[in-house]
Amino acid sequence: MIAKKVSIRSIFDSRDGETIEIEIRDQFGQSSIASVPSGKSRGANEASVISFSTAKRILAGPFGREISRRNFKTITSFDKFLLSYDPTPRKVKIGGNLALGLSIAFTRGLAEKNKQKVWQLLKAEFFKKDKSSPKTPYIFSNLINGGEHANNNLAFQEYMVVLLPSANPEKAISNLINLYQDLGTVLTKRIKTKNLALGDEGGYSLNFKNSLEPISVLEMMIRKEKYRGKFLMALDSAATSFKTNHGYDFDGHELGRNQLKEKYLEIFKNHKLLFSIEDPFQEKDYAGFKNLLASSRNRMVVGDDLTTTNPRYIEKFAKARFINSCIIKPNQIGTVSESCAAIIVARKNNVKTIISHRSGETEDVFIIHLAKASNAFGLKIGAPIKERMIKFNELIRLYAKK
Ligand code: 2PG
Ligand code: MG
Repeated sequence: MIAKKVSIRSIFDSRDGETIEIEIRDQFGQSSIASVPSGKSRGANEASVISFSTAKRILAGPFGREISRRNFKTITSFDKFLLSYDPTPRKVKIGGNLALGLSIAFTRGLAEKNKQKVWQLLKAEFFKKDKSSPKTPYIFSNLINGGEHANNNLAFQEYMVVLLPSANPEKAISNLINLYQDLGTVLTKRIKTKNLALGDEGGYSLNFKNSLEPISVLEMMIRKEKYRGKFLMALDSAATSFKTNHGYDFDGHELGRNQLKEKYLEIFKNHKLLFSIEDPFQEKDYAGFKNLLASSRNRMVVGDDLTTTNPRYIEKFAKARFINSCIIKPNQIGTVSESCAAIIVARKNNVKTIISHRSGETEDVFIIHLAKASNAFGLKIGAPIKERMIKFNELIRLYAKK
């Protein structure tokens, strides 16, 4: 396929225009579009993000002209060209957002040309060897927002419920929507005004007694008769955001690494339904990860800022026994083929993968296809509301039993 004409648009211009949409027209005039989200709590090793105006300038120059001259037969060969143009580890020349927009738009165009769904093309090119039987993922949905994603007093960034894999995803998601609305009613009673604020991912944002209370509130909800047995819980601490020079600022107390670890073990002990914690320590606090994983049996210690969807880091930190699961966010690494390589490396090292959205999301549904193609353990989407609903609906379409 030849990416004959490439155009770029700026969408949801809230974060300095870095949320972009790319359109590729191939040699026959067929159009394919991709948009790239942006994250607020970023790992230091993530692919760099460039502004809309810089991306536009790059596409108008030699790089853009060269792309439109070449015929690429696979996603890998297209991505290799991008990487040859920008071999820097963080894609500082062309930006992870521009690279990923091109890579996904190319993938869509090629799938269209082959008369395949995107997930079928991904499966054929990257996951052919995976013979495990297809399963629906655990769905991580962030119902109470804190940390950098909300204007409240919560240290942890995400308080999630986790929908158990279901043969009927439509029914499961409608349960989730009911739970989200019921929770809204419960929380509205706690505040003086009628309008409950929402955080960046559509979860509720309000002050609580402390950063542990939302866990008890979610637990109380999912133990109700109508929800019982359908949900678990998960946390994303995003601990970089409350790291201080000497420890962690947790609800006004400075906690050392071991004290924070003890806090997590206490949470695990008190909440049997909470089965995973993402980024429990700052991304350079290696001892924190290692100690927590060593003492958390049957729970998931998930890397995100730590691993940044980079095959090299996933392998290194899996072998060092820092994590037993990791987040996969394509825009952390910047191309489709590298995202798939990260998943393959994770699997080789017995690390479960959770394919994830970003806080600044668009309406693009690529991650749902990536989850399906790679038979992912989990899929992390925000609350079932607004632009995120498009992903839930695609999930229903892709996973419903025919
Ligand atoms: C995270 C993500 C998504 P952000 O930390 O896992 O929930 O947030 O996109 O802001 O990095
Ligand atoms: Mg995270």
